[in-house]
Amino acid sequence: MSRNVIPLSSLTRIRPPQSGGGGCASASCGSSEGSGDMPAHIWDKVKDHPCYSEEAHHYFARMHVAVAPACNIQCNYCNRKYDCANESRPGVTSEKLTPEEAARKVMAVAAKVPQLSVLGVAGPGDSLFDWRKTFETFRLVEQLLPDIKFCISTNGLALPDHIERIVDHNIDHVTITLNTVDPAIGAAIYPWVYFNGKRYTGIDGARILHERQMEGLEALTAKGILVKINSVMIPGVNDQHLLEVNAAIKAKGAFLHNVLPLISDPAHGTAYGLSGQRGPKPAELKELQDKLAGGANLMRHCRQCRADAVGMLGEDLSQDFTLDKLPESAAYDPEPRRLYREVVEQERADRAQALAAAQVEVARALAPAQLVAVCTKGGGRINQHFGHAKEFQVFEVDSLGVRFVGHRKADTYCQGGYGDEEKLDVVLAALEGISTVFTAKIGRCPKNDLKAAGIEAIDLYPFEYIETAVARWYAEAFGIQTATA
Ligand code: CLF
Ligand code: SF4
Repeated sequence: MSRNVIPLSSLTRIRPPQSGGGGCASASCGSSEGSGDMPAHIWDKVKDHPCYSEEAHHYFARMHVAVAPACNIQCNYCNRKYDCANESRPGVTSEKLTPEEAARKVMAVAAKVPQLSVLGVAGPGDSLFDWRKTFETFRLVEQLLPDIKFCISTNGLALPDHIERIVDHNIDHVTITLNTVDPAIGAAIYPWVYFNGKRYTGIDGARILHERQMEGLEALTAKGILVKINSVMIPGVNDQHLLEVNAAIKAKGAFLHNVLPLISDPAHGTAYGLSGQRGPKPAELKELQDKLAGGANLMRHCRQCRADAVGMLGEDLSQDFTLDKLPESAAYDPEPRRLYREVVEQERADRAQALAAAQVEVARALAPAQLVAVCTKGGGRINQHFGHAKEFQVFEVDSLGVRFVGHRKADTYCQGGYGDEEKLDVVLAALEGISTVFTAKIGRCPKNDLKAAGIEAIDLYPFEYIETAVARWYAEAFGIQTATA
């Protein structure tokens, strides 16, 4: 088994807080999306979906099967011919699968990854243009693994034609990529749209797409299906317009709004990459997300997955499950997945108490908000060495609480026992605007390098819950007397 595959024994890393890490548990915490933040029937649908619940993404994994290669529109940010096994971005896949191969892959992953809870079809084309392969995949898998949730991602053009099929397959989660509600803006994003056997360009194509997206959104919410809207933030094209998009989708009942930064690189061969259209900086994305607060609920933990992504968000195991590595038939034992869910329920209760304590800690502070970065492998804990972090989770802390605000991709500083100075530059760029890094452990050299860049590294809270540790640090750093100090 590859070192990346998560064995059940890794659950021992999900440990209760160390002594002194908790504190008062008397206050309720509304900062995390937990069972107390939504109606029970909705919580039941999202509690093990890593994309629909920020809380669930600490515990559960998704996998995509790339069964839908064709697409009925062209987006200026897409080129599905480009593939790089190391790259994570929508539309990228190492291989395309038949529904039968996809079902075999799902069982192989379920046998090795107890965190697996969701099967998604997210391309590499459009899941509902290639709808026969998408629904045949779900038909095969629902017979083999009845407890897995199904999810699809679509551009929405074909969506109104498939509402009944979506209902029939118990697909409770649908994502529509919707970048604009104004066809004039749409004309700058979509060069063409193929609808009812005809290719439409410019504003005509964009208008058809927009009308079909809104029709599909309305039809799904009427059926009680949770709809997430993905919007690609394209500076100078639709960035400020996304406020209007957020209001429009909220009015139509969307469950979540996920604003993704445009990924644009000439090497990808996309129209935007070749024309020099830039993506937003992390600070610009955060500024927009802050402006959107109070509208449709925001997703901030998206990792812009590949079409064949496997594993926890942010830890992609897709290369461990390519077709040549799959057994003809995987020996699947449901017990590890059942046991894992039991552990997660205990962990959730424990973490809810810890978050309540964190809220009490920070309420005593009167200092300015701080942006901090955390090295974590999941479980909501500080449990990764600085040198091993490929990304950082970013939190904002002030007297109102500790809030997850997103993640920053970096690169592993530690290269087999020594630190790589070139990688350090990448890491420092990823940490722009961050005051403090929390890690399970950090060496003296990188600690000093960070200090020279004005960033404090703290390894005093290994394996503690992120919010608890950040709250204690914040309260103590700003001279506040705390209950647990
Ligand atoms: Fe996949 Fe998308 Fe379903 Fe999640 S991903 S189809 S909703 S199971 Fe998730 Fe990946 Fe972001 Fe998508 S992190 S790109 S939002
Ligand atoms: Fe690419 Fe998806 Fe756009 Fe189709 S809808 S062109 S697959 S990004």
